[in-house]
Amino acid sequence: MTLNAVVFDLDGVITDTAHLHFLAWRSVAQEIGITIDEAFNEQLKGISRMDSLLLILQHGGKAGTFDDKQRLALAGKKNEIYVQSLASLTQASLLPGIREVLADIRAANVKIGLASVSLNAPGILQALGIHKAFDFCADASRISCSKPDPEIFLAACAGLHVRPEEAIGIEDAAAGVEAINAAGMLSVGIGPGLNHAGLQLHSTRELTWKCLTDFWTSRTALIRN
Ligand code: B16
Ligand code: MG
Repeated sequence: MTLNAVVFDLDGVITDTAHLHFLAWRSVAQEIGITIDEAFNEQLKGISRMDSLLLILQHGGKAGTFDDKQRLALAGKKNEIYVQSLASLTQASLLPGIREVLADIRAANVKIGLASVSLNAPGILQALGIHKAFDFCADASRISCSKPDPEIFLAACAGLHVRPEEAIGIEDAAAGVEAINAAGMLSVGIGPGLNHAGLQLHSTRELTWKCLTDFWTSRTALIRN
């Protein structure tokens, strides 16, 4: 089978906004007497804004303390802080190797998609100057289930007009790798602890077109044999 598309996660794969999400949540959580650390933040990667808030409230034993309106206000406050911090993003904020791999995938005539559950994704791609690199970006506002549900990856494949079996997905979060696998795509995990990924890489520096094609060839050969 031919590789027809590569679908990228955004936060933690294309740029390191995961830390900015953490700082914004930590500040909001502190205001309501909840302490979160970087280890807890791992659970929030790939999880939508409202689902992240629910996890934080549960973590602090305050799941039943706030009504819907108050929860929306807390999520809104987090987003304000986060969006302010995005002003620091420039074209230099792309993670190492990403610009090169996007160019090489394009040169090979393979489609490029984005599967981020962030409602801020379009603005982030603009700030990074790479919005034109994508053939299709799944619209997070139309997604009802965040990762590990495969919905966002399936939406990206549908928008690219490829079947999931013809595509590789790239993620830095355990929930994201589960989502790719559940979609029926081949998964590449960037970073530690992603044992369920078909291919595990230490960093985006290793994410080259050669590495993707070698992975594809080895996995599709296994399926044939
Ligand atoms: P927003 P991804 C996810 O992006 C982040 O990993 C997650 O931490 C965040 O809560 C979510 O986007 C929603 O982001 O509040 O900007 O809509 O990893 O799917 O690219
Ligand atoms: Mg991510």
